[in-house]
Amino acid sequence: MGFGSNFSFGKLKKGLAKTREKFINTITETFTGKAKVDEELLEELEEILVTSDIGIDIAMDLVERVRESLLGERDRSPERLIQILEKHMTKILREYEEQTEIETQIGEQKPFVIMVVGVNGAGKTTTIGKLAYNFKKSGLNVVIGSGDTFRAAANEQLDVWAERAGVKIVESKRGADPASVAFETLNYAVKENADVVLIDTAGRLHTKHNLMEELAKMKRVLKKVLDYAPNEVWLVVDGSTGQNGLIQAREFSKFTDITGLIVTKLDGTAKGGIIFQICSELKIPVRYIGVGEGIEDLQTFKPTEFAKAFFGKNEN
Ligand SMILES: Nc1nc2c(ncn2[C@@H]2O[C@H](COP(=O)(O)OP(=O)(O)O)[C@@H](O)[C@H]2O)c(=O)[nH]1
Ligand SMILES: [Mg+2]
Repeated sequence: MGFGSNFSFGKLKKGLAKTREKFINTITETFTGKAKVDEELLEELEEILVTSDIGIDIAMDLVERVRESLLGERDRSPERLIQILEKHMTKILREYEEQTEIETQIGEQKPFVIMVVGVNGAGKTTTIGKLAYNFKKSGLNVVIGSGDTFRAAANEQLDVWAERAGVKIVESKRGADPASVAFETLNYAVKENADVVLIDTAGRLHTKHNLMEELAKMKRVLKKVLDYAPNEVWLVVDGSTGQNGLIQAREFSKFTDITGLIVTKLDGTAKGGIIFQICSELKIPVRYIGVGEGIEDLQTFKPTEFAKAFFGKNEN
């Protein structure tokens, strides 16, 4: 695996435990002792899918596919149904899989600039710390820019992460202009011959309009230093908020060109099914997922492995 990759099937599986327990246990309970899948069971399946935050449209579509597949088959057992379901759900996740891994793109332009956006509390700062650690571990020179000048303790929090990851940080004063921090960060990164720049941003200003304006301004200023910057704008979505996370993601992508998604807090929630909706609705590749608060807990998103872990399978 290339720069910044981090993946452990065991961690992923552990992180998805709550989601899986709810989803798979309900399915198993519903289907145990039933010799074959009939219409009544399919209706129950639809309900289970909907209550797992997979979303009504996807749930209906999945049930339809299962119905079609089972029609032409002799084996209409619950086990077969789960197999079919896994196949189709994997397909949903794979459809917007990024074909070129970020790891291979990073070498192409130096420094490679990544802006991280999202609402307050989504996990931006934490994720930047984890990303910095991943990149640093693969031998890259990383600089972080502390662009959240709105929140009082933002600098200190990012400082702690920069230290843990062992990377440099360009700080801001509270109330400073985020665009000027972005400007300083890029100049510093060029001077330091950095490979990757991670720019943190505020999740809330006085109004949504202000926030979107601010992000646009930051982008314009980045371009003044490096005309190709930013290379990527990643939206951090809190996966534990289910539908709410999806609504926020929709709003953000209306105003900013999002090139990648990071879904956090998939541990400790049973709402992990939201990732299927996020993938199929937003049509933006999921780059990473957060399965814990630790520095190693940001995992490269791998659709097939995710589906396997979701269904409680083993890696191979
Ligand atoms: N359990 C868990 N907590 C997370 C994860 N990512 C972030 N958090 C927590 O979410 C809270 C908000 O994170 P923060 O990075 O400050 O969000 P920001 O406002 O978007 O910068 C913190 O307490 C983090 O530890 C994750 O993947 N799993
Ligand atoms: Mg923050």
